[in-house]
Amino acid sequence: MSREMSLVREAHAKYICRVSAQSDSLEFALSEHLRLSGVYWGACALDLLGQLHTLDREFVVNFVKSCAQPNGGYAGNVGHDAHLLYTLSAIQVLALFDAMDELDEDAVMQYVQSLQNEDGSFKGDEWGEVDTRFSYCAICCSSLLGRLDQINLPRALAYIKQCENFDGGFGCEPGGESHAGQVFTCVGALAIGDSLELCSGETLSWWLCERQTPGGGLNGRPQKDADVCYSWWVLSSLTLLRRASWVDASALRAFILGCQDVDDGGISDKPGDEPDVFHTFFGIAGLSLLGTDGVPPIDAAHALPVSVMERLKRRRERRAAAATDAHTAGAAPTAAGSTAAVEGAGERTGDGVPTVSLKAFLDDDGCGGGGGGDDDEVGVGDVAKRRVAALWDAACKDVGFVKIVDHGVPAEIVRACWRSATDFFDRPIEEKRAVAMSDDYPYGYQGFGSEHLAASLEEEKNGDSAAQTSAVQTGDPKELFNVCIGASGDADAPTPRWPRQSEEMQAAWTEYYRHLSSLSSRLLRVCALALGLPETWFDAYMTRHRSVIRAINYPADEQPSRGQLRASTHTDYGAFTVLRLGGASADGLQLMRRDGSWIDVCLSSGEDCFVINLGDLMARWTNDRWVSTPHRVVNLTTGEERSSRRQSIAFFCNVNMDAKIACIPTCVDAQGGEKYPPITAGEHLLKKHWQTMAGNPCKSST
Ligand code: 3PZ
Ligand code: ZN
Repeated sequence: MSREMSLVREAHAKYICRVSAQSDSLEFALSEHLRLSGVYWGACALDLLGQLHTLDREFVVNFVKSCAQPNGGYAGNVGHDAHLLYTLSAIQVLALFDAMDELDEDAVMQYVQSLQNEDGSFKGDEWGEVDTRFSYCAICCSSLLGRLDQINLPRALAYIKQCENFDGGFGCEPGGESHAGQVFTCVGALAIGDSLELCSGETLSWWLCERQTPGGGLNGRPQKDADVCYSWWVLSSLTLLRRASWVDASALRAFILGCQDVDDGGISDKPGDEPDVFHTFFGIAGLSLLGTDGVPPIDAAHALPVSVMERLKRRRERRAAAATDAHTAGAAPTAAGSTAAVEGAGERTGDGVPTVSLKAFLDDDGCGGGGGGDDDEVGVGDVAKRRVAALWDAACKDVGFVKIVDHGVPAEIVRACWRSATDFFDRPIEEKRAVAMSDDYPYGYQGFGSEHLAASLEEEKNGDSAAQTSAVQTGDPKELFNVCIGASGDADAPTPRWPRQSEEMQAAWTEYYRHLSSLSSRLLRVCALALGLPETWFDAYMTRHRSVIRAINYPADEQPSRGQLRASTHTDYGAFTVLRLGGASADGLQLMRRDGSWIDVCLSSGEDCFVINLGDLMARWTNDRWVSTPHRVVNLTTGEERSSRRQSIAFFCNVNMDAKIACIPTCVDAQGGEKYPPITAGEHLLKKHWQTMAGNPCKSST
C-alpha cells in the first residue's frame, strides 16, 4: 500500500495546530472574518483524530465568549456583528469542548427566533439576507440546545420544501439552482425536523450520486470539478437519505486521501492544491461517513462527532430529570429518572453510559453486512451498522455498559412479564420456597440474603467504614426468581420449574425469554461487527444457549438507611446481561469506573430501553479488550421515609455450555499474546459459581 493511501493522522493534527497558532500567516488573515467557523473546523477535525486535547480549551472557550454579542448571537470574530453562521459555530465549538454551560441559552434562542420571517424562512442576521443555509443554522442551533419547540419548525420546513427543484435538489431560495451545499443544508434541516419524507428521496439521491466524477471525487453541481468538501455535502445528504451506498466508497476514499499533503499535513480541495483547515475537516468528516481509516462516526445532520451528540443528549436528559424528578415507585417498567447521588458513596458524576439504537439491526438475517473488505461496496445497512458497531466497541472498552433503544422487543411482552413477576413475589413464602434453588436445580427461587451472608459477616468482623458495614450486615435485601428455558427446538434444554397455577406467568415468561434470546443474538451481531468479525460469527454459539431470566424484588424497607446496598458490588459471569429497570429502581444502579468512583445509571423518564452490561465471559473471550464492570444497587431514600418496593428483570445471556471460549482472533494483542487459556463456557460458569459460594464478595451467581 502506498503511503498516500492511508490517512496521515499525526501530520493533519500537527497541521491544524500549526495553522491555529500562526496568527501572522496569510491563511490566518484570509479567514479573519470567519475565525469562529475556522475554530470549529479545526476543533472538530482534531476531535475526529482523537487530538482535541492539543488545543488550549480555556483559550478557545474564552475566544468564543468574546464573540458573543448583546443581541444573543455570535460574531465570526471579536468586534464583528452577530450572524447565524457563527452562532452555530459557537455552539458547535462549545459542544466539542463540553463547555455548554458557558452559553446563555435563552439569549441565543431569542436571537434565533428574532431572525425567523413570516413565511418560515430565516435571515442570516439583522440585515436580512434570506437563504436556506440560514434555515439550517437556526434549526441546528435549536436542536443542539434541545429547543426545537422554540422556533416555528413546521413553517421553517415548509419554506425549505418551497426551495425544492424538479431534479430533487434544493436551492438557496425558491427557484434557486440546485447545489450540493444547499442540498445538505435542506436535507440536514429536514432530518433534524424528522421530516425527510418532505423530499423526494429517490430522485434526490440520483442527483446526489451523479455528483461522483470519474476520478472518484464529488462535485457540487453538473459540469464542475470534484472538490473534497463535497465529500461531506453530498455524502452526508445521502447518508441521511439512507443511500450512502450509491456512491463508490473506495473511489471516493482514494480521492480524499489523494488530496493530502503527506509531508506537511492538511487536505486541499483537489490534488496538488494548497491545503486549508476547511478541506482538512471536510475530508476527514467524509472518511468518517465512509466508516474507514479509524475515523469515529460523525452525526450527518449536526456535523458533530456522534460521541459529542451523545454527551449533549445525556446533558439534556440529566436536566430534564432534575426538573421533573419523577419518582414513580413500583409502577410501569418504563418510568424512571432521578440523578440523585448517594452521599459518601463516591463523587457525583454524570451518567457516562451511551445510548445506542439497534434500528439498523432489526429485521435482518445478518447477511447484508460485516464481511466487507476495502473493495466492497458500502451497503446501505452497512454504514448504519458500522456506526452502531463503532459506538458499541467504544462503550464496551470504556464503560462496559450500554443503553439500547429500538431494540425490537414489544412493550406488551415486557409489561406482561413484569406484571407476572410482581404477582409471583406477592405469593406466600411457602409457594415460593416450593420452587427454591437446590443442588440439583441451579435456578428457581432465592430468598433474602441467601447469596452473600458469609461475605457480609467477614466484612463486619473487619470493621469497615460505618456505611459499608451497615450495608453488608443485613445481607442483600432482595429475593430472586430464576428460569432457564433454552433455545427453541433444543431437546436437551432444562425443564423449568414453575410455581403452582402459573399458566399466565409461564406464557408471559416464555414469550419474554424468546424475545430476549433474539435480542441477544442481535446484540452478538453488533458485537461481531464491533470486533471486526463477520456479522454472524457468534450465531453458532447460541444454538443451545443456557440464558437465564431473573426477576429481582427489593421489598419496601421500613427504615431504610441512605446508601444501604440493595445488591453488593459484583460483576456478572456470562456473555452479557440485558437488564430491564422499572419503577424507580433505575436510580440505584451504579457502576464503578476504573478509578474506583461510582456513576449512577440514569434512564430518561418513559424511555423504552434496556441496559446492557458485559459479563466476565465476554471480557475473557475478548482478551480484556472489553470490560466487565463492577456494579451495585444502592438505596437512595433519605431519612425516615419508607423506601419503595423496586423490581428489575435481568436476562443473563449464556452461550452454549460446550462452546470453547478461546481468545477471539481479532483480540489477540500486538505481541500475539492471549491472556487466558481456552475454557468451555460451562466450566467458566461453574468456576464463577464456586467462587461465589466460597464467599468472594465481588461475584454473584447467574
Ligand atoms: C472556503 N468559505 O467564503 S469563504 C472557506 N470556501 O469564507 C474556507 N471549496 O479562498 C476555507 N472553494 C477555504 N480555510 C475555502 C469558507 C466558503 C467556502 C471556498 C471554497 C471551498 C472551494 C472555492 C463558503 C461554510 C462556510 C462558508 C462557505 C462554505 C461553507 C476562500 C474562498 C472563500 C472563502 C474562504 C476562502 C481561499 C478555509
Ligand atoms: Zn471545497
